[in-house]
Formats: sequence, structure tokens, C-alpha cells
Amino acid sequence: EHGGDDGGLALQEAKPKVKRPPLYKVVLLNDDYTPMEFVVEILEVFFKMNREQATQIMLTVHTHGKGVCGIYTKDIAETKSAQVNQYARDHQHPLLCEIEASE
Ligand code: TYC
Repeated sequence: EHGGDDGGLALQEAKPKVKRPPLYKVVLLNDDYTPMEFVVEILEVFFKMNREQATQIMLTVHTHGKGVCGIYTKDIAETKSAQVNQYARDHQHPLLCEIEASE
């Protein structure tokens, strides 16, 4: 420390910059039309879940209206969400994915 002990107040200390980035949840929304099997496939392909995990999350979304697929930095969360929405549109399903601040 430079300049003796100021209790960390009077002088500026050089703190290690190890701040964690803000995180975002990628959330899947329920709807009445997207086939359950299609949702399971999305969770396997875009979120690297096995069939058991994917089925559990799909059923959580189906039952509770929404569910968290994963938690990522902003860029990755936005990319995953956009990829899911594009893939659903490409297959004419109304499935929606969004992101929400997590911390
Ligand atoms: N509710 C849909 C059905 O009964 C299944 C579904 C699950 C749709 C999750 C969207 O994010 C979703 N076919």
C-alpha cells in the first residue's frame, strides 16, 4: 500500500479488478401450440441438456407458464434467446424465449 495506512479511505488504493459481469436468465414462455417434443429438442440443442433435464424444464414451463433454461452473460443470453426465437419461427411455432436480469 502506498502512503501508509489511511484505513482505505483518504487515499485511493489499487484494488484488484475482479468484478463479475451482470448475469441474465434465458426464460422460455409457455404457449398452447408448440409441441412438447419441439421444446425438448430446443433445450437439448441450444442449452446442451440431456433428454431427462430437457423434459423436466419443458414440463416446468408447461405447468408454470415460464422456466429458466440457463443463466449467462448478456451477450450470450441475447444470442441464445434470438437463436431460439428464430428456430421456432423457422418451424412455424409460436414459442417465445426472453431474457431477464438475474443479479
Ligand atoms: N404447452 C405446450 C403444449 O401443451 C408445450 C409447451 C411447453 C410449449 C413449453 C411451450 O415453452 C413451452 N403442447
